[in-house]
Amino acid sequence: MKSLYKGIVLGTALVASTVWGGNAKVCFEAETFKTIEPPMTVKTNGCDGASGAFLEIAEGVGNPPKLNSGKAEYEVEIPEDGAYILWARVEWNGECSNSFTVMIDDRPPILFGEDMTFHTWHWVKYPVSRMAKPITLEAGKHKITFANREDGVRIDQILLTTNRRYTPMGVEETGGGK
Ligand SMILES: [Ca+2]
Ligand SMILES: [Ca+2]
Repeated sequence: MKSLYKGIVLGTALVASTVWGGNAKVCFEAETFKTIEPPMTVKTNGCDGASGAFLEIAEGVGNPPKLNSGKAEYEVEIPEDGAYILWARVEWNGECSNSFTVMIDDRPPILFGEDMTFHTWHWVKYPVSRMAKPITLEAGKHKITFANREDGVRIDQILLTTNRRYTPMGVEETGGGK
């Protein structure tokens, strides 16, 4: 009886990891937007440490509620149904320059960022906590928007993965799938 019980427990764990785990990953350059709205701009100069170009909302150009513009919109092909973590390779200029508002399809806006690593390229994720609900996406095309919340921000690459243990390092290879 004891071994049978163990078998059932193991079987349940495997099913659960198939549903919530997986290893789907898609990575793309921030400069491969579908549309862009100023004061979000493409920077092709001073790209030390960036993967090619990057996008910037320059410090001092303004942010909400004073200025409600500045965004980049992406059309992303999600490889398979799953619970995704959204990563972005960013550079923040300080405590009042360390976030974006992110919109996925027509869902409520996400506060992305607010970490305290400044003046260096680094990867930031949503959700931050492993206990928080990830972003559930079905396979196919999705609209993702990075919008102005604070000026003095830069974004280089964006990555979505169903692998909660995956942590991007440095410049990531673009493309991907299942
Ligand atoms: Ca700022
Ligand atoms: Ca880039």
